[in-house]
Amino acid sequence: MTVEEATPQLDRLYADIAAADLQPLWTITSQLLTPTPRPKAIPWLWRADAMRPLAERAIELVPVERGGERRVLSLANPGLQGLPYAAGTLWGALQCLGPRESAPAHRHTPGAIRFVLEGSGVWTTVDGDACDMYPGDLILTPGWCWHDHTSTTDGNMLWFDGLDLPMIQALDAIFFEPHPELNQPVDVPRNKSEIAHAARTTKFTAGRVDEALDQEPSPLLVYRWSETSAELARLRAETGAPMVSLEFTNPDSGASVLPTLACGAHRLGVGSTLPVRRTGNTVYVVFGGKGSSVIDGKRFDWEAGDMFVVPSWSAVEHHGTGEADLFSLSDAPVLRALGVYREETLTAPQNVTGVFGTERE
Ligand code: GTQ
Ligand code: FE2
Repeated sequence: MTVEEATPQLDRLYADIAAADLQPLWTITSQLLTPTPRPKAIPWLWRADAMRPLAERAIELVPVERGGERRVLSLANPGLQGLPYAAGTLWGALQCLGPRESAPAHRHTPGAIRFVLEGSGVWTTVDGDACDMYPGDLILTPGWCWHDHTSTTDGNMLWFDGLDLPMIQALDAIFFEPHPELNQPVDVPRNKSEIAHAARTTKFTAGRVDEALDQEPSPLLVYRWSETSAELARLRAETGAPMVSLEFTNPDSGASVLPTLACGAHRLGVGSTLPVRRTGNTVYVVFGGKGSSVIDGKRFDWEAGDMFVVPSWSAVEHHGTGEADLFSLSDAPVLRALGVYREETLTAPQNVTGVFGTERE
């Protein structure tokens, strides 16, 4: 449509359209129907060195109580104008529990995953199943399952929380309920889902799950680091690629672990991956080692405990100088279910035009 010449009649038309709570699409088309995704979230990194002391101070000063429910520092992407979200669709956070604390039992429609960074002697109870938590373990808390976290040790416990909260919020489908008791009863034996599925050989998919979809969450709630690490080592020996990846898999259906969330593990050696861009957002958590990732031309140097976000359709490539392990969380199952998943591998490394953290953003 051509731009009309401003006339008093046209001015009046636009004013009357606005007064009628209408908007003329022809003036906003290019903001709405962009050639490619324009996420508000920007590539960003949160350093363990910055987060850990704040978590320790919060453990000293802030009790975990009903109402507040959790001692959690949420990743707030600076592109999201104050929203407590890592990206438009993903909640990412550092949760901390002090010695012998417990975080009250509740349930909510958003689904959650935990990836353990530090500590031991803590478990998350999921609908009665006490799931012990050790570094590197992935623990699932599917939507609407009762869950509480309990520590029995003298040390602090730190883990990464990932939730689909922004998606469920966007769908106006948030429900929340506190459990009638502070902590829910724990079944015997503990780690029931882990025991029930101990012999399963379908806990991982090499690369990523790209076909199976499932409205049900995985019945297996715990993926132990020893098994994840062994599978990464096996893939590494098999392929010899600079980075090997697996996706944690619902052992019954072969789908992603939750209907809304996919979790992955990646082992980087010496070498580089080609840049890839995908629709959907991804949060990476560095479990061990050091390396760097170039996201839309900016280099992000990272080490253990750091967390970083790759927004939808941003190109990302990873560079390793030794062995490093990454955990990833993405909304890929939702994009696949809705038929809007796209992925593209670029043919050449990106030009690096800046280094994250060297200038004030
Ligand atoms: O541990 O139940 O990071 O309900 C955000 C909301 C953690 C939890 C979060 C939650 C939890
Ligand atoms: Fe929760």
